[in-house]
Amino acid sequence: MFAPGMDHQARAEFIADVRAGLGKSGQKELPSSYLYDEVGAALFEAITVLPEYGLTRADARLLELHSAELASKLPASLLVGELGSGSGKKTRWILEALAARSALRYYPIDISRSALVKCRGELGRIRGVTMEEIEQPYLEGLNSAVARRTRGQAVLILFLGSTIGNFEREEARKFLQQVRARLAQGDALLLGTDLVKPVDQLLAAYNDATGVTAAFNLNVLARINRELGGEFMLSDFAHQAVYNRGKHRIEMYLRAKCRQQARIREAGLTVTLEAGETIWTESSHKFRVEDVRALAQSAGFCCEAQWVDEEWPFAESLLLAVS
Ligand code: AVI
Repeated sequence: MFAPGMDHQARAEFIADVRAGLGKSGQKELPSSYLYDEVGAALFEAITVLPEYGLTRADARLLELHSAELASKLPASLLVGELGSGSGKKTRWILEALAARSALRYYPIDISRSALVKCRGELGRIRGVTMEEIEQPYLEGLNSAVARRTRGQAVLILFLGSTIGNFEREEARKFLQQVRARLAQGDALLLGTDLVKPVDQLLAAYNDATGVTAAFNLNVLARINRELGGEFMLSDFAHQAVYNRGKHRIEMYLRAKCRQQARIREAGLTVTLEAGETIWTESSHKFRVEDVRALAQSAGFCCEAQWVDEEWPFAESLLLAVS
């Protein structure tokens, strides 16, 4: 069955990634982007309100407190693009603060049509803000947004929620370089990053008592069953989230509780897992504030301002494109 909104190319990529990741003889893996089908996106929304998971609340708190100051640091004539469709409070704080100075155009960029529809519902009626959805991958969408810049206008790109933390460190640097390459000097990027914090706090956030994160993780196998004719028995897998101290990141796995085989019809693959063998499904990197500044610098940005939440260490960094 086709996932709603998944075109032929996206489906072919899904099959190729499943084959490559689950066909490996060493550590099996699935790219974390496949956690977010419609069910996964709804489960992630639920994660953001869990008492153990303070990340999203910290992000929103910082933007509520500092959006006016952020606006004061940016030119009045501004085009705003967001990587990922902004939802709810956090993007609203920024758009309202910016539009209080002068009207602006806002371009949420997302490959998920349903996420964009939701975004319109939440942010489509802010006074002084004209919104136009861009249904494309991040970098293509960024090209489309920047192409709409009018003479003398600056660009502000939002990349919130520590999504950058789900990239491998080197991939994150390359991605920010690619963003920088699409911007002009003086354009800005607002980057949200989750910070290093006590390990117990992190482990609780990714092993919540209600089991929502476990369901979010397991859903990737359910998705393979639904969309690719997979035969995984979900009850034979356990969610596992561990902290890698050397790499400052949470790693999420699905651990096989027993030896098993699962056929995935559409991928022409039979996956064999030994008892205790794992599938790596996500990394969530944590940063120190100085790491963010160094990362920014290596990608062609300078850090103009940084705001940190003390309750749940999280940073919002305003980065300016430099030559
Ligand atoms: C979207 N991203 C920043 C989340 C994170 O914390 O890495 C995804 C997530 N995975 C498990 N819980 C939340």
